[in-house]
Amino acid sequence: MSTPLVHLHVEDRIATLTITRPKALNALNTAVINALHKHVVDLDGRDDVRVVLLTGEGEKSFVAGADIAEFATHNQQEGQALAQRGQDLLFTRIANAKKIYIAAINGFALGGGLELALSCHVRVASDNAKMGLPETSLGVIPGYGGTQRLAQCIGKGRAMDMMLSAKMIDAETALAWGLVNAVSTQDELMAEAKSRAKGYLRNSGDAQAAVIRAVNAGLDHKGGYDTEIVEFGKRFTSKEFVEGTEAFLDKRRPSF
Ligand code: DAK
Repeated sequence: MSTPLVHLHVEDRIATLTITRPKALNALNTAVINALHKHVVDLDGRDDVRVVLLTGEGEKSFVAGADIAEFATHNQQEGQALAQRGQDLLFTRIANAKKIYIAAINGFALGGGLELALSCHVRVASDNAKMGLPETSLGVIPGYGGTQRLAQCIGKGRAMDMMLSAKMIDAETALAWGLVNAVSTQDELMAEAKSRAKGYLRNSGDAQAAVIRAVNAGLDHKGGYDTEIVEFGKRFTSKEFVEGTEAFLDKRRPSF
């Protein structure tokens, strides 16, 4: 089953979910988040699927972030509610899914896009991929678990530098830092992801689900995610946030 914004293909117990908004570099708007949520819930209930590959359409972008045009208009309560809703509906749900999720990062993975990849259990990237959490350049902060999961994945020092500088890193650096598990050419990316998925199929799905639960139980102390949600909501009262998002939409540098 497919929606127009997310395509689903299932073969040999491996599902592929492809976000299909390439003209907006697969930016996550509410409709895409809702469509992904529905697929994640459906896939969790399917006995014929063990591994899910998550990717974006096109050769340029996995997901270039949350849709800036959409989130620029929220107030504090709406921003906080949306961060909570997004974490509950999609990001935390993928992290705690019954299936193994592999992000196949085929280009830009920025902001909410990198947060989506970080929610997955494993990441592979094409050699043209660029990754970053550039939220502070817009006057906002990551709101979909990024402050927690990036630090858990690559360590506090590197994660702090990425978020404070808002800079992107390339695929080679991401591999060296453990942000991705493998890098391949763009042409071979899905084959690399499938080969990993097939390797996982050799082992016990019940045991793998238990590993995911145990790892998450240790890492999710909740306080960090809740703090992120509150702080994210507060950004919507900030003039710098208005300036940051308006500047992006006006295609100019923000003045902070
Ligand atoms: N949102 C909306 N549209 C986007 C977009 C985005 N994140 N990223 C790209 N696009 C659109 C561009 O506006 C452009 O549209 P048109 O002008 O053609 O209509 C089209 O995609 C192609 O982009 P560019 O022309 O900019 O392509 P370039 O190759 O020149 O540049 C780029 C590629 C990825 C470097 C650039 O597009 C870029 O800087 N994109 C924005 C990256 C970014 O800052 N992403 C957002 C990070 S902040 C929330 C929770 C979490 C968050 C937000 C809200 N709530 C709970 C409410 C998270 C926030 C973020 O993700």
